Amino acid sequence: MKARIVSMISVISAAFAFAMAAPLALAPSAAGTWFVVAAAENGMTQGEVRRVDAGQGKITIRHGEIKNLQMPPMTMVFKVRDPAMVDAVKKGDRILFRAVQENGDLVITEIRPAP
Ligand SMILES: [Cu+2]
Repeated sequence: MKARIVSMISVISAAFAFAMAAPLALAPSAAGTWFVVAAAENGMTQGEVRRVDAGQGKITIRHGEIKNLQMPPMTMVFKVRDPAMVDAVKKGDRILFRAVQENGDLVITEIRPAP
């Protein structure tokens, strides 16, 4: 039952993320540029999934600059806030994510596929 609720929440989140991204996907020839600008404004960081550890609720990401954490590009491990997030991505996926510092850990609060 709990798993069903979590998975419904993740479907709703994905639908919401898609709805948010949709107007940008409609942008004409410079769609890529538009998207990068919008991602930076939203505090989203680009990355590539290198490893998913579902048991530990951790994802290893090769990430670009994380502006809100003043962090340069690197490969590192993040915790996820919602356990359903580890099921939404797999190794090799290009993603956009948002991370915050929480009690000494870096925690992903939002993650979705890069277009
Ligand atoms: Cu890092």
